[in-house]
Amino acid sequence: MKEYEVYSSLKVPKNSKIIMRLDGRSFHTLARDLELIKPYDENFYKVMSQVCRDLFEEFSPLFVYTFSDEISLLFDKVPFDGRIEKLNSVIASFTASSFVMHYNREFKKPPAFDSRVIPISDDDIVKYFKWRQDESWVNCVNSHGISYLKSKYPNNVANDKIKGMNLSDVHELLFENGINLNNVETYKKRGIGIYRKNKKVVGFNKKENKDQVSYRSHIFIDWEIPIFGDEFFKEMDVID
Ligand SMILES: Nc1nc2c(ncn2[C@@H]2O[C@H](COP(=O)(O)OP(=O)(O)O)[C@@H](O)[C@H]2O)c(=O)[nH]1
Ligand SMILES: [Mg+2]
Repeated sequence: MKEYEVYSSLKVPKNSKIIMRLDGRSFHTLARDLELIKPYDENFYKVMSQVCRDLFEEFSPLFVYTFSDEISLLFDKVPFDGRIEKLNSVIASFTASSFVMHYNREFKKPPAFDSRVIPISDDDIVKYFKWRQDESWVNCVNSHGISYLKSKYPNNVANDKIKGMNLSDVHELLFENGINLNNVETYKKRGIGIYRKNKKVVGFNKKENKDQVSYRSHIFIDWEIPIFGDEFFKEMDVID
């Protein structure tokens, strides 16, 4: 009967780095059910960052990036020998379980995440994360815009108004009404990064009778990430 399992041998290309992107399923409804704060619910973001830490500890990616209900993981050592079915099913279910464990709430429906595997060349890693971070900024402008409009107009009018506006129109409208997005927290504009960081540890070397400096890496949740560029990824040793 094993021969019926035709997809089980499907693997990512050998020696390729991969990105996996997970996205919350129908989180628009979940946000309504849980009465998440609009436009940004800090507790939701804290939970998502804890989920990213769990993923980091379990699967050892090089870098994890999250905003809204999505998570991107970059792998150089691909788990499960690169088997696509294993990657998508285990990592998506692990993510959903972690999300429920960290959310100390009753859900109306079991939360789920979809998942996709994206083989990526070294040259395109920074490009990929810039693309997602740009999306995070678009999300920031639009979600503040719709929240503002809904505070002034009925929902359907607000929805119609925002549809006819481009990003700079929304930015301008907010600015004119005293909402300066430059002043909102960094994570709302740029998302959150999770990666290993070296920590300086000073210990005492008894033999040589002097202090000794060593470095120990720990998982760091960065709520103040820069606008992505080559430098940030070089510093993390993701690219040369
Ligand atoms: N209120 C609130 N909702 C959020 C927040 N972050 C994400 N969401 C919701 O999650 C959705 C994510 O977008 P998308 O994946 O396209 O929608 P989905 O198909 O319903 O999961 C957004 O449309 C919001 O409704 C937040 O901080 N506050
Ligand atoms: Mg979603």
